Parts: sequence; C-alpha cells; structure tokens
Amino acid sequence: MNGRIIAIGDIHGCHQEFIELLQLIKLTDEDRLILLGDLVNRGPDSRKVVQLARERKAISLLGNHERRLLAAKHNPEQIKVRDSERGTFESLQSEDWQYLESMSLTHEIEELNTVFVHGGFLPSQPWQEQTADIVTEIQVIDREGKPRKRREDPEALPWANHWTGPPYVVYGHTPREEVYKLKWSICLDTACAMGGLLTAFILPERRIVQVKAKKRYYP
Ligand SMILES: [Mn+2]
Repeated sequence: MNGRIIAIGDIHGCHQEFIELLQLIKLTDEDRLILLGDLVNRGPDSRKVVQLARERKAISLLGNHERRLLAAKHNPEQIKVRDSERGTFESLQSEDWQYLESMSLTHEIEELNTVFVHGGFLPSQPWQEQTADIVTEIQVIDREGKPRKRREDPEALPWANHWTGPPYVVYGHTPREEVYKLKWSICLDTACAMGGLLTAFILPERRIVQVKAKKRYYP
C-alpha cells in the first residue's frame, strides 16, 4: 500500500476548516481520504464540502444527516425537509446528490485490520450485518443492549466501551471536546461546527492532526 490513509471526522459544512486541514496534512494523490459521514448541515457551506470531497475522490461514509436528506429526496410525501437542513437540501446539485447516493455504511481496510463507520456498532452482532439504523445512529448502549442516542440515556455507556475488537474501529457521530481513544476504537468527532476542532487521523502511523474551528456555527 502506497501513501497514507487519512480519516476525517464529522465536517458538518465547515468547508474552510476542511480546506485548512487538508493543507496541513499535505494531502497527495497517493493518499486515500476517508470521510466519516455528516459532511453536511450545521456549518456554513455543505455544498462546498461535498464538492471538495468529490474533487479529492474521498471515500465518504453515510452519516445520519446524509441519510435524512436522501430520505427526504426520495420520499418527499413522507419525509419533510427540516428547517435546519433546507439550506443544504436546496444547495446540492445533481452530482452532489449522486455522491451522497454512493456513500456506503462501512469501509474496511483488511491490511490494517480497521473498519470505518459513521456511528459505530453493537458488539453483540457481526459488524458486517448491522443495519443503517444502527451504524449511522448508535452512540450508547442501554441496559437491554439496545442502541440509543446519548441524550436518551445519559447513564448508558458509549458503544465503544463495550467493543473489544478486532477490528479496530474509526468513527464519528458522538461529538466531544477531544478524540475518544480506546484500545480498539477512536472517535474523531471533535465538534467542529460547535466551535471545536476538525480532526484527521493518519494511518498506519495513527497520528492525529487538528484544526480549530473559526467560530461556533451551531448552538
Ligand atoms: Mn452523526
């Protein structure tokens, strides 16, 4: 394998920070860029983020935000576009929608024994068989072993605390002030749109590179 694998956490429309991070990393054509989903909404320019992802031939994983936009696009009768996503919805062009359609749930790099996903996995089932509802949404696991959002069950532990690997999992979706690094996983969502950091994780060296958000874009 030539070049590096570069994973980036939830960008959420923060195109300036995305550009700055790519410059800091000195991305080359040899490198493989993997975006962990939620490229869109919250920040100032979702369309620019998607365009840049396309130009850089990034492999992007499906986040809950892309999933919702696609659902609204496909089923306008049942799924209404939310006010918070209308700007994104109306700005995306057909090539952008195609790019969203191409996003997969997981990406595996066998040589590194590593899997990339937006939200995470339930440790009780084979990761390859888990549904979009689980892998794009999971944050914590409740007492009954069900996937939940953190705010639905503040006492419950993050899914990653139950994950004993292999594989090593690189994911986003649960924003924190810093990366959340355990033996078999790392969360790269450092809340850029909320004025935090945008984080890249470089493999195989496992180095972290971050840029600070220019401002808080989302409450
Ligand atoms: Mn998310």
